Amino acid sequence: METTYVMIKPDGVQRGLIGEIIGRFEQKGLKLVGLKSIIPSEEIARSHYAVHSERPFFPGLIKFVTSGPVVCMAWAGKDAINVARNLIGPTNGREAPPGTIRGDYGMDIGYNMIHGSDAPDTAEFELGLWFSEGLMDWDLTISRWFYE
Ligand code: IDP
Ligand code: MG
Repeated sequence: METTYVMIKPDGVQRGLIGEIIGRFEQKGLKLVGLKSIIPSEEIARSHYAVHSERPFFPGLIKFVTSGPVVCMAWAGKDAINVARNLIGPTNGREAPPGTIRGDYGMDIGYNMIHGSDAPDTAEFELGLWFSEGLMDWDLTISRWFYE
């Protein structure tokens, strides 16, 4: 079992897509082990996107992600990191296949509505960063109908 960090960005919140996006993760069979909405500080945004700090789009990205509420989530399941990335789709919504969140709702790379950790080490870092209070340990009773 793996846990991944997923975040609906301010454009997803502004566009009223919170319920739609959370529903896709629920219906897939992932277990919600962390959920909250905050307006990110510049400090946490810079830390989250530190790998991109030298890229030309970095200042705009920080301004965007701190512009309003985001929805922070932790989802657990078998191969949760890849499962979540597949639900989300490629970075640019115009190239993302239909059926993925970005493919169904996105038209631009800078407004792609959602973040998902890309590897076990980034997931661990991002979960610690956004959920320093810890995650929920609980039994999703319906899980037995998702896994053989
Ligand atoms: P990912 O979210 O699919 O993992 P990354 O390449 O890690 O994509 O980029 C992180 C985020 O930075 C993207 O989701 C997007 O919000 C933003 N971003 C990436 N490239 C660009 C760009 O060329 N212009 C504007 N924003 C970008
Ligand atoms: Mg990335």
